[in-house]
Amino acid sequence: MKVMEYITDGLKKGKMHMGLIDPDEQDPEKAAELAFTLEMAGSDAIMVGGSTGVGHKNVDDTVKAIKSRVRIPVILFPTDASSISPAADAIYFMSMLNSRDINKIIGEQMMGAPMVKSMGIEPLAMAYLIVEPGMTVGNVGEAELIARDDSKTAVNYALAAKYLGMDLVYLEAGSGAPEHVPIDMVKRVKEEVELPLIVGGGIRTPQQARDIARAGADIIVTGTLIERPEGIKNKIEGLISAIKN
Ligand code: 1GP
Repeated sequence: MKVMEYITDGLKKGKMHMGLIDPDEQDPEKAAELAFTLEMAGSDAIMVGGSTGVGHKNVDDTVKAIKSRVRIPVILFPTDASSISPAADAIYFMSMLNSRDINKIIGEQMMGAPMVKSMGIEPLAMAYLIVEPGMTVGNVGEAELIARDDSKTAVNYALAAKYLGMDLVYLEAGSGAPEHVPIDMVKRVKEEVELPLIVGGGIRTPQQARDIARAGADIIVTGTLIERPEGIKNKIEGLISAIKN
């Protein structure tokens, strides 16, 4: 089954969770262990990527190790055209629509497209929208951050993404953000644009995850939460069950 079909089918049954693993944070074996824990806790897919310094070998070794441990799809969440691995099931073929850097909007995509084609990885067309505070990805991506009280701009970008034919919209507050994307923004974007909505950045507690899911997010992404190994299984289980029940 194609990954987009898996997502569409999954969303008919309820909300989904994806765990983000940064290949730079641990060795491939440890990454595979984390992915396995996520799968056991009820996560629906593993995303592999980070904002800085993720080289091809690191990504490839990590994806291969994860693939050998889990059955849920492994989706690349690339920094740039160098972080592509043929071992992944799909790639978020994403454009940071609110970047000032043309490379983040279409340049890296132009360079990566032939690799995606020759490797036969499924591309998932996604609008990547960075909301304040934006954190590292906002800086590295030279994002013109969407202000926290400016839901209208988020809606307009999401609508533009739909008219451009994209399949997914991702509202990103930035990994490790002290505050997640505002609830009102999630609500407004979902009300106005019917594309599957992914929300990530700064989501730590079951209550936060539940509020964001109830506001309209279809897929909740957590990364930082799993970087601290203590009690991770319980934490993730609690968060996932808050999203899904
Ligand atoms: C980052 O949205 C993701 O791209 C996850 O953010 O690390 O804060 O969970 P956290």
